[in-house]
Amino acid sequence: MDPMDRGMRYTPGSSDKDWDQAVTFLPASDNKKLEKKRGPGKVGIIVGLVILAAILALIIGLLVWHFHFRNDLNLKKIYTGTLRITNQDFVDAYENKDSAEFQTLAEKVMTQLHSMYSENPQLSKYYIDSSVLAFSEGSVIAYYESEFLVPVGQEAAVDQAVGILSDMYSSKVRRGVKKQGPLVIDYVVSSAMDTRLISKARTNTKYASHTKNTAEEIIKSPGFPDSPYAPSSFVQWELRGDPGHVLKLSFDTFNLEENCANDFVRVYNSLVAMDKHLMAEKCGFYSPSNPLTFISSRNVMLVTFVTNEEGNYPGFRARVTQIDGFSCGGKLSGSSGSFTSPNFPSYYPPNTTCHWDIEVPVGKFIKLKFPKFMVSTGSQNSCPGDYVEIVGKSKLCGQQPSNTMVTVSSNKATVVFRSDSSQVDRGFNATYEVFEPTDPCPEKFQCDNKRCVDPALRCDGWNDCGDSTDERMCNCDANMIQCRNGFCKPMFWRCDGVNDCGDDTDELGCGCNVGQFKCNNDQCISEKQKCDGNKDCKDGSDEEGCSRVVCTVSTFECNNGKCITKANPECDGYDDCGDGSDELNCDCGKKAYTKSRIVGGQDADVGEFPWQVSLHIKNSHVCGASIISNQWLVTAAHCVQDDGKLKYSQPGTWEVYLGLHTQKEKYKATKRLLKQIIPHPSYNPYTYDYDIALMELDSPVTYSETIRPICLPTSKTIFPAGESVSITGWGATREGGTGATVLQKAKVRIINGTVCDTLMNGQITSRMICAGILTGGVDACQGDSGGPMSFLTTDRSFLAGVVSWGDGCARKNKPGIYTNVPKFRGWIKEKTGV
Ligand code: 4AZ
Repeated sequence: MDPMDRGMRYTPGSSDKDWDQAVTFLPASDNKKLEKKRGPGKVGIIVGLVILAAILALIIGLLVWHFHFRNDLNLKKIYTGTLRITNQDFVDAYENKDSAEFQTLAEKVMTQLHSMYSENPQLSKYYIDSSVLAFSEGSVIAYYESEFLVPVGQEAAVDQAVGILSDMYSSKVRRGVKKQGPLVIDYVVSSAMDTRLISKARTNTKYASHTKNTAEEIIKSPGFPDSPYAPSSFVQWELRGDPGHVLKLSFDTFNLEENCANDFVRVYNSLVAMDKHLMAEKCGFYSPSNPLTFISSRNVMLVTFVTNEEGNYPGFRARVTQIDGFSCGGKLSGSSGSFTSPNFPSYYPPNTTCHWDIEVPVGKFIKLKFPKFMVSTGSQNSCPGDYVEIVGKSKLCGQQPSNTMVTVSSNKATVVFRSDSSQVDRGFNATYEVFEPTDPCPEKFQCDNKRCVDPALRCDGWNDCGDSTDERMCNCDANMIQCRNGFCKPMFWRCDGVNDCGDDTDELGCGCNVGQFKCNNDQCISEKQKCDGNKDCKDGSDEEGCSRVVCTVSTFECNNGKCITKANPECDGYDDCGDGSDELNCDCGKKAYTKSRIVGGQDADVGEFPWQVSLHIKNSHVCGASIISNQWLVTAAHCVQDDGKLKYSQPGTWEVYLGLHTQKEKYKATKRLLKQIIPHPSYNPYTYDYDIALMELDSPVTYSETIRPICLPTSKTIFPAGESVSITGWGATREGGTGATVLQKAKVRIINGTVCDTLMNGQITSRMICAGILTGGVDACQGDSGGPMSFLTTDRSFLAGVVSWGDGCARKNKPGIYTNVPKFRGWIKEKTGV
């Protein structure tokens, strides 16, 4: 703006005086004109003064508003912390916040915090207040919260100043710290509180308990088990044990929303919610067979439970006990042995160090194997937090592949496990064995990664080493594909649409399309022309093995008595029998949409598996099932076995969701209750043999685009090894992990029963069928049980199997085990009429 427009001419500033002088000496050609102009000058002075006064008032007003009322330019920051007072002894009254003893010591702590902050210019400027939340033993540990009002943009500087304050008290750099009051403090740790815990419009509840001796406390989300937890709530449990003990927190039920940004449980190794002592944040679903258990490193623990505005999940329940402690480390000798992280396979405690000294006979070397390894985060090159160190050899952290190996070229090895103050994980189990320095893999093939594998596994098409060295430089048998990259793959994988070689060799020159038959001379003819009595292939291979023979177990018997040797002729769209009987009852196995957790899977499309059912108990998914008619489902018998008070065998326990896609949108699905459950009478809960059950809906469903039955195979249907099948479910997306929200799908291959029986140590019966990806990574998992293994023919899907069991999930050489549905065709017919 031009200064003249603002009346600045009238401000008694030096520059204006100069200007006035210049006017005085201006030669006047017409005095009248000049006089006339002086009149408005006086008025102007008055107007200008008024405007000036108004501007000044405005500026003052703005300043007052800015510094007094505009708190949004300042940010409320809460720092939680813990400090140790060494010149005080703990008294029981410190557990009670209302006691005079608590109040007196809390006052002293607050005064001392105030003087600590006032020594730092960054902190003194913005400090508001502190409050002491709790004390615990050792000598006395105080847990506090300090509030600062920090100008926007200064947060990082304040975070840093708080960090420096903690460092000043850490034992390494403690010299130089002055005594600020009557309390001698040798340790301060403090950090900004997660903003998600600073409750806004939430209901706030706090519980405190002290577990004594062998007693056990129960903590549970509000409403559990009768109703889902409430939205917008913040609940805290301050848990204590007796001095000299540690606390064990075991969740027997854990079913929260999948997304931790919405609802979560946090477990702290402290009595105050500070990230530096956060053991774990959990959400989603954990199966009771894979329980969550945490151990603190001292006699305190804090559990916080936060929910957002939407909440419709059952919640959790946990037991709190105190234990004397945990042992770890020690001396190990002998030519083999094993050890684990404390509390394995559940979460190890924080602030823990364990040493194992292994000594084997002189002259031998040591081979260490880690079947399972989950040690917080980090990579092998940088293990800033928790780690396992094979001293002088390597440091491991993060998630390592199953059976990670480390060899030590000595008869002595020291293994150290260290966990820091935050973020715990499930830990590891380890075995060691000796080997001769001259022969690291006696009678075995040595992989480049030092693993030893059975020589029979060399060049078998599977990556048994983990680094593929067992599949390099192979001279393949005649029944194997010789890939250009040197790998051998089973011949039946040729032209199956999957790049098994990795360099596409197995998929080259595969001319025939879906619905075509490939003759032995590579000619492609229509599938319909196979076994039609005409030699359509020039080499006649389409009519080979088609003779009409006496019906056997491996042939299909038509209503007119004919025996069809073609594999799986039923419902394939061709009238193989001539009387249509192989194409009867085929209103099944078709998805409505032509367009098109499981471990290693991906989200299914809506309506892609319309026979998939989600079986719920108390609002949470427990098992899968398949629709076989408008009133009957097939599931696994192990899903409907009573477990103590849980009456899984009772129809009233279950809610059935048909046409469900995402667990978050149950309202879009069709819900039914059950009229009856028929588990197979021969089901064996120890071996999982005959793992099949039928469920009758309380009322029939109407088929729709998302609800349709899957076809049942005949008792003679064969699902050949090597064929690809789809597995689907809302189960865990990794072993020990949480269930999926959106229906997951994955492709696996049928595995030869004999091979599978060997891999599964003789546990496979004829009522089981195996499928998987033997290199690992793709499989059904907890929560997928009872769901379908769907075998897709040219145009429809058959229920080949029911998800039953496995050795973990997606492990190498451990296929998933499914109930072999053709074996139960007669029983299903007898019980359901379907
Ligand atoms: C289960 O517990 C389960 N990897 C289902 C399938 C498999 C493992 C476990 C197969 O429901």
